Amino acid sequence: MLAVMKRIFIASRGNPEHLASLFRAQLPDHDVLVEQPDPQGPAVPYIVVGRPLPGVIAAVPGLELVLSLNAGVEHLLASGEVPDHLPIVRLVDEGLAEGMAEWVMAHVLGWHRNLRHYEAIQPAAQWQPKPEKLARERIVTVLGSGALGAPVVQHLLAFGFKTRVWSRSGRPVAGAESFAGRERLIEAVSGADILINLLPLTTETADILDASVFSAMAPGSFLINGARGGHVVDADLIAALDQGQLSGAALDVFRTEPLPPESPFWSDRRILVSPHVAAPTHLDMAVAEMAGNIRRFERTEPIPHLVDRQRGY
Ligand code: NDP
Ligand code: OXD
Repeated sequence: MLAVMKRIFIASRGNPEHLASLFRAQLPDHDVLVEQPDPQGPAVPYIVVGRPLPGVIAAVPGLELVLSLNAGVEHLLASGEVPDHLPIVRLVDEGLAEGMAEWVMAHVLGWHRNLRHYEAIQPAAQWQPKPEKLARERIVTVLGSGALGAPVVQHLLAFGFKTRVWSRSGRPVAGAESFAGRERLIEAVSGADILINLLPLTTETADILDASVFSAMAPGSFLINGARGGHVVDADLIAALDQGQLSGAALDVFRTEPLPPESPFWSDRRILVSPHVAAPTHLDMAVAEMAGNIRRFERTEPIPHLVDRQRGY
């Protein structure tokens, strides 16, 4: 008797055919679909999702595992689209970690060595050196010690920055000073020259970057947000910039994406806007990771990076 091939539904709206071909190469013993399966048809145990349209997940028959194309899953949890009994696997892979570390370090070093200042005065042919510090003279705090935060901490340490890392559990990174829990947030950011946000967006972390955090940082400090727009109280950010408490911010993520043309962020010279490109998903790496998780699931082995719905990440 022929074995029935297990089915995978690629529900991504961006180039599902390409994704399907990568899955077929990784899992040739599986049947990969790009069209919504018949709800009355044979079971489809796996779905691969980015931001699925309402109703798509619920209509898949016999679903057992949801594989997210994103590291952040707040949209999947908030939509209520994923039935409670279904496990969700976040995307964690080397490509995301490397990409985020590159984006963060580009901004850290650019601000640390005053590159924007020299760029701004160049048209006026001004020879105006600023006092230049060494990394060892700067305090940098990273919010989030996870798949993206921990590698960033390691890069900062390699450059010599005095590095702190703050997380829910105080997950340590060797060489950095680590802080746990909300009650130690202000201590963790106190006097920081640079603050890097790599938290997931949850009910506990929404609006976390507010006036209380900015005012605890060093005067003239710099914010780097690579996580989610919902972490930042935008009005408090602008106020901190206006007061000179912050000298600038690099923002990759926004409450509304794409960032609307009328957003004041676009024309604010103190803010560096990038269009959610800090850590793009590299599909070849992502599919290899997801295929590995499907194999683990079928061998009934533990799957890493399952979302904990109680924690929200
Ligand atoms: P992880 O789940 O691996 O790490 C999350 C970290 O945040 C953990 O250290 C966790 O603490 C900490 N944390 C969570 N909740 C709290 C809290 N209430 N208080 C203090 N610390 C908390 O996530 P990733 O590193 O993989 O991703 C982080 C985020 O980056 C994603 O959720 C997504 O929003 C964003 N992202 C942005 C991208 C971009 O291109 N801009 C691309 C990919 C992701 P603990 O260690 O104790 O669990
Ligand atoms: C993600 C993202 O969460 O792209 O992967 O932001």
